[in-house]
Amino acid sequence: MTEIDALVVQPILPDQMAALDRTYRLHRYDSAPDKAELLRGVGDRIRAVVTTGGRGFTAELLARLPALEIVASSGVGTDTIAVDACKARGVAVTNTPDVLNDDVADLGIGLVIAAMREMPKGHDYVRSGDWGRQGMMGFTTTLTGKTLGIVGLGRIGTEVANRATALKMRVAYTGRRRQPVDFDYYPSVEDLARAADVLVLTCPGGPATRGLIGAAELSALGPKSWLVNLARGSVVDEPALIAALESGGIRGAALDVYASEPNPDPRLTRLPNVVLYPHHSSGSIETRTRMSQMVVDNLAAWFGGRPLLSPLFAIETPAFDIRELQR
Ligand code: 8YV
Repeated sequence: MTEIDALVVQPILPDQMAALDRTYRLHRYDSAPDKAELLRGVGDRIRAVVTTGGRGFTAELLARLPALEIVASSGVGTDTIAVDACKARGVAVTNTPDVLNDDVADLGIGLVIAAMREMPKGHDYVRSGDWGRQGMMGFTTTLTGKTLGIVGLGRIGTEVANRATALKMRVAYTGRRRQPVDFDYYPSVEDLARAADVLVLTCPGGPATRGLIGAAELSALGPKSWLVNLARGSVVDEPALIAALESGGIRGAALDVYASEPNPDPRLTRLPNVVLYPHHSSGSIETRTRMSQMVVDNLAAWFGGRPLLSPLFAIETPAFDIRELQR
């Protein structure tokens, strides 16, 4: 059988890499000392790309891979992947939706609790001995009865909403359209921000949402409320966020994502009213294993002539070519 050449732009987990290695001829672009030389050697034979949402896949690299059929990415976000260019060339793109919803939503609620109940401060208070020296820590803020506003009530936003409801919070949301749910809908982000005690971002990244949360939305959120970003750093105008946090324009923020990763703006990381997490909301071993397995399964479906599990756009899997077996 003709072996299928696959380019590893970013590896997935070791067990799933081993599974790929048994099936495909893997070429390690991620660790190649000379990437241009690797592409000169195998670029025109590459039929599959393995990557992650973190590393992505560029239109420049696509142009170097004339035989490419499919890009399989680990991660639900596709803002780092040249999806339109792939679509125009008829190259399939797959991501890993759904399997990470629970972990991302858990972490989101964790950040809400950490911010409103000041968990990092409490941790430091005990660890530093301040508790013994100064007595009871200052009061924090209850979640019960507060309004959690969700920007983007998709698969992850819905799981955040379910958890917030269990915590006896009131849930409101904004998005492109009203949905058949019991939560209050606000057509504008600014109006939702005004109503929210904590605004949680779960919308996709990319050009459509760039700078969606700017000075006006932060001012609507106001000095008593928090911002929690589970989406992408690009969704927030970060200088405006830093200004609002520094001036007390908003009460605080809890962030999993940043404009510049993995080295966020030091002004942001120094602020006492910010809870920080390293873009790791789907980062449990169980969920990352499921995400990696989806990459393996999507490639197996494509090269086995079966429908893809999670295509980003409609594309027909080529019929299995029996001649490949006879070569
Ligand atoms: C991952 C994510 O950290 O799925 C996403 O879109 O942001 C995260 O789950 C990332 O994709 C890993 O590369």
